Amino acid sequence: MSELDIRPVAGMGAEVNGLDLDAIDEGVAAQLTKALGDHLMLALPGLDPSLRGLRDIAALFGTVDPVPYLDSVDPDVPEVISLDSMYQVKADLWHTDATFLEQPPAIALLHMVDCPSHGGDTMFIDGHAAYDSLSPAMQGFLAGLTCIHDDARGDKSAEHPVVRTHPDTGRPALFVNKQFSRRIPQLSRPESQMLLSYLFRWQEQVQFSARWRWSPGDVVMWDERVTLHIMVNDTEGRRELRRVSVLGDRPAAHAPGAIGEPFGLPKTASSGFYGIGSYEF
Ligand SMILES: O=C(O)CCC(=O)C(=O)O
Ligand SMILES: [Fe+2]
Repeated sequence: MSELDIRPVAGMGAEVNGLDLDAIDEGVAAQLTKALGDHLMLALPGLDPSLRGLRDIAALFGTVDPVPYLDSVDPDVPEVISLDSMYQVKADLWHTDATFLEQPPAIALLHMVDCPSHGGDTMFIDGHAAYDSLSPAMQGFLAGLTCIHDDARGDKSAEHPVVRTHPDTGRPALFVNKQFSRRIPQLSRPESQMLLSYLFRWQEQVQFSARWRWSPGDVVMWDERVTLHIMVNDTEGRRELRRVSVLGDRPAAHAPGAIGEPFGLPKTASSGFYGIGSYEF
């Protein structure tokens, strides 16, 4: 089995070349899983799988489980859904998918089938980087908090830790998003609103992001447990993707002190990531 050619696209995300669609087996899946752990988002340019091919790739990473409220492309392959700009609202708000579920997705894959000539990129945020760059005092404050997420229809809601750990790497990440996160029940309503809007603004900073400019046939997969994403809504042309996702676990809270040294002051005011002047905010 040949080694994949993996090149970072930004602080997060990597482009993976050298994949042979007919030779994606468990060995390749293990390499992709390792790369996904390292980069959180992987772009597989021009892979162009069939509907079944896309589903079968996803199935190498776990149980394929479509997120609610979207229609299948083909009843014979019900796991693959369509995201078509002709029929659906564009995903132009930073979000993590279906966090109103008790077990939100672990991994999602998108396949570009009808690509606009320009625009319509997808951007991603690294939730580990957003968390790691908070001060130890703020990290400590967030540690005991949960957030209630809902689907805005009154059908589904779930309570998750504000900081979750990645089940494989144990690394902490912020786990709130503008689309579905509503309230931090340990705080008063105004405190909850203030803190959530602060965390949304904090994590949406460009230095935590990567941007993928699509070409027809590209497949992009990302780790839903520790990232956010958005469609850049700057194109009028038709844009159609196929989508499949892999079921995740119940998010586990980060136990402070378990990873690195989240507590304690930096040696000097500017020595940490969170040093004064490091971030535009
Ligand atoms: O259309 C896009 O670029 C992103 C779509 C999206 O949010 C998703 O597939 O979960
Ligand atoms: Fe999404």
